[in-house]
Amino acid sequence: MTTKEAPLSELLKQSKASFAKRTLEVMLQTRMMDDKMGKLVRQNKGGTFFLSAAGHEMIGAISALTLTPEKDWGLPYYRDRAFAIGLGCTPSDLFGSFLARATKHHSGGRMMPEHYSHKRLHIPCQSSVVGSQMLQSAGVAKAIQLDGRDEVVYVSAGDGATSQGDFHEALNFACLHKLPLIFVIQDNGWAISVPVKEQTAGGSIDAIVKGYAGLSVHNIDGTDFIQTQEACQKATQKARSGDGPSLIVAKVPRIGPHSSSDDPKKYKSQDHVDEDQKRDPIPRFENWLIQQGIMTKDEIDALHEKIFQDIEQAAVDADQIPHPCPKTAKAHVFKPHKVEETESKDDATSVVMVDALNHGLDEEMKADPSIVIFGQDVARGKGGVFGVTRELTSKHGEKRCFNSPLAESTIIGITTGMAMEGTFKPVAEVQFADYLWTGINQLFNELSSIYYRSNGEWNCPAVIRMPCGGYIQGGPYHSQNIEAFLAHCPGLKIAIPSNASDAKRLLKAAIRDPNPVIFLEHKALYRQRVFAARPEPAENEVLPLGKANIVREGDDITLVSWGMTVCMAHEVATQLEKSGISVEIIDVRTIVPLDIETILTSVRKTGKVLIAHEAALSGGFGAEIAARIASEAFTHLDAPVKRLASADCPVPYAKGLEDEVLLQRDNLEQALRDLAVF
Ligand SMILES: Cc1ncc(C[n+]2csc(CCOP(=O)(O)OP(=O)(O)O)c2C)c(N)n1
Repeated sequence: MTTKEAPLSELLKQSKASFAKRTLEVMLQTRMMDDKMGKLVRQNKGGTFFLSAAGHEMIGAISALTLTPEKDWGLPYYRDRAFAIGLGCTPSDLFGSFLARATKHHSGGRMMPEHYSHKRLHIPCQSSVVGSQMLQSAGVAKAIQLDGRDEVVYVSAGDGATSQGDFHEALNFACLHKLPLIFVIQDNGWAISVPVKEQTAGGSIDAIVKGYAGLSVHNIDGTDFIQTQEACQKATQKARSGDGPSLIVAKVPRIGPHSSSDDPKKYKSQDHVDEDQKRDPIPRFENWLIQQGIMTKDEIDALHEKIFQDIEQAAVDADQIPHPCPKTAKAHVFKPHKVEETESKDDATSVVMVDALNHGLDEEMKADPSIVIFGQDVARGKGGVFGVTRELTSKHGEKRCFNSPLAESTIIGITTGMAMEGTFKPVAEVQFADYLWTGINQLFNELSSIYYRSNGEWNCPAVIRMPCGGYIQGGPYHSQNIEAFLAHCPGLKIAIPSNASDAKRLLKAAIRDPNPVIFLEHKALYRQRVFAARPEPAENEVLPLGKANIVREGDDITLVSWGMTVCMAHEVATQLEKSGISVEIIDVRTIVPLDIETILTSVRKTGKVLIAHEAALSGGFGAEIAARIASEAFTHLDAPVKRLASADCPVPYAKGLEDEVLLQRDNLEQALRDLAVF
């Protein structure tokens, strides 16, 4: 009987048998790579570090083989090599990453081994931070759902990672949005040396996730073929048919050490080691295949021999991959992008900054259907606590302007996943810059460096807007200026406009930029009329990031500033003009990129410079500018480079206290007068 004529039950049997054989192949490839890498490390023949996947092979292999490669998505953690291989990553590429070579996929030598990334295979660039892939996977899934596609997203992590808040935030978001997402926890009972009883309340992960509505939980033995296959199939079917997320908790042994630099004898008893060894999924699965008549012992032996040879060859092939060229070490921090400045007209109606931003968002959303806005309270009539996004939901629909949970890590993690997926352009809002800190890992460790870490394979076009700054009695938690912290994180662009016209035009440039841009909006300028309200730029007007503005020309002193301080400086400089002191004010407008040339040109002309900012003095961004001026315009200086800033103190609530801490107009005037007579 030919295959075509076989009855359905026979066909099903055959397809199950071929699925089982393929599972064994992937498991053996994964294990033999472990063995080979261990040998190479011991023999000092290249490669210094690897993370063993021994014991985890079955759950990873079956998860991958249940998905459709190049359609579905996977965010596998470092011990999930079986998933990466099962989805299509080649052993030679993975050996290449182990040898820190210029592998095409993975990271070109930028990341340690086992941090998977492969654009064609839909494996977004992974990091070392345990658990942070969870929210990103929800971002990818949200994009797929918004686009109406039937793709499925897989994300894996170890049991220790379930202690991270991001795991719970991701479960909450996935259930809230009924996302096509499969969470797989490969529970080997240990997080390096910490056993699960010291990690997880009640010692059981499925117990701590009870209560997430709509989440299907499969608690399985991840070394049992039938249990594992059934759970993966059910979870995939559920996700594909739009019925929401599942969590598979797969109990597996960790047969080897945590990593090649770990010695389990320091914390695992011999009994534990023996117990883990006994639970090895490979011999168990091979016995089962023989019992079921799917493979014979000889066929399995032949497969071992073939894969052994393949893996040896893959290691040889990987050794031919060149080392990354040191000259490329600093490439791909930012994706190149050019914007032409458009002409501005001054005859338009005046607009305050909050309205200019609202109009800018509205116009961009009309022009580009890929823009999606989310954040706390941003939806519908409220439109954020300052009203920047008001009515964008009614104009563009619930799908394009929606509220997020009150969780900043969620906001930035979802932004990251969605941006990497590539269909949508997230423009997220963090309610106050002061609350960015609860999401900072997703920004500093993830969003900012994905383009670099993936060697340019993945990029994250995203804007994160946040109100910042003081002078409105916001107290310590609604007054912070955080630009200096942000500027210290490579890979982020940072805009901080001082008026409505710049704000609208810079926001448009930020939205069109292929890199992550942090957009800082000073609360005291939102409705400020005297200085910050400006003729409204037309729909097509854009201001490139990285172009400082000479707010007023002067001959005696250069004053460099940004945000609210520009407004104060303008007032003071206008006063000082009457006393014969001519101040040139430079508004940097963007902290990164910084237009240092405009600053230097002005300093070379005036010979004196004051850098003034609202953030605390020590470690402020003014120090960076001062150092650049000192090293690049020293011979033009007629006075020391001066800085003026707020006190190194949290910003207090009571007006009298706040005034004492924050930079004031009087301080500016005095500093400029002192410089004038120096
Ligand atoms: C946020 C964070 N903290 C600490 C580490 C260091 N670290 C790397 S792996 C690991 C243990 C993870 O255990 P688990 O999630 O159970 O996965 P397993 O390694 O057992 O597969 C730790 C603590 C890290 N990578 N990320």
